Amino acid sequence: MEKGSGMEFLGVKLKNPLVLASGVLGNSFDILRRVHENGCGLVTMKSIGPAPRDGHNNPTVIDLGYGMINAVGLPSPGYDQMEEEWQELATRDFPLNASIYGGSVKEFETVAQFVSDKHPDFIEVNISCPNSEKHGMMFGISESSAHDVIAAVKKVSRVPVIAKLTPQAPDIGRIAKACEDAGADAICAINTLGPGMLIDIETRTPVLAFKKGGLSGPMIKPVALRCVYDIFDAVSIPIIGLGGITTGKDAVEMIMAGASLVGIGSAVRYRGIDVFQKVNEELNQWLTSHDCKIADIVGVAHDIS
Ligand code: RRO
Repeated sequence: MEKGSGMEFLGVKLKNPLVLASGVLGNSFDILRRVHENGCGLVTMKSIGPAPRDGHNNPTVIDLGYGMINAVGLPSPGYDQMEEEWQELATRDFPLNASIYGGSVKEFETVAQFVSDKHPDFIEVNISCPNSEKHGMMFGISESSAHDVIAAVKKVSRVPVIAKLTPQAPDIGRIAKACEDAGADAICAINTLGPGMLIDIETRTPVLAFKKGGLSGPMIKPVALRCVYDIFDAVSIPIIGLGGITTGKDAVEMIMAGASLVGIGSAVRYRGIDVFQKVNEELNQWLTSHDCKIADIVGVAHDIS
């Protein structure tokens, strides 16, 4: 991973190590292309599910200033109802990470097989959404479920498979290891933290229509760093580290914890769509002033003797 000259991740060429987190900007081709034009190395889609789903009622996203809470509720047209999007995405000139979810191992497999045939560069398996009883997080808090989902997706995917993990797991390192044992090519951590909750004291009711939701933004960075640090100790596959990354210095911290790529989500709201350019410049300035490359600092926070 050379400063300024692009890099490779699992055999795919990326212009830099910054990744758009899933769900932040939806699945419109024009928006995903603009994210790439604004400096994003790898663009991740909003998770695609097995059947059409509206998501939760509004309000679904609240900005707290120091972070955000969301219960969007996995809205998806269904994997086989997106022909227009897939046709446009087939013309892209940027790397694409297609995120998927399911409500059973078989559903994950079905969605993965279909999506893999659309030739994304990676499939990210969302076993970590906190906003549904039946989808996502329940698969990411058990080693055997995480293993079974990843093994099923690996069986049908023609592209590298990335497991997206939840900080809610009692031992995230063990979940990551189960995913690696099942054939995952990389780990992505973390999904939103929680669920958490807000209460409107005048109406005396929860603020989110779904009542509870996942936390993101600067306030969760310490949890994300700890999770990536634990995962780095547990596996030898590469890690996409995300959770509260807002500046180049945050990205350096995440890389030192063990990440090879760094995801950005809520910071798109705080710093604009060109946050990728800004963070990349700040990261490169830091590397230059410390006379090193990214590869020199991946996981160095583990080197204390
Ligand atoms: O749609 C959502 O509510 C959602 C998803 Br799929 C996810 O993975 N993480 C999150 O915070 N929200």
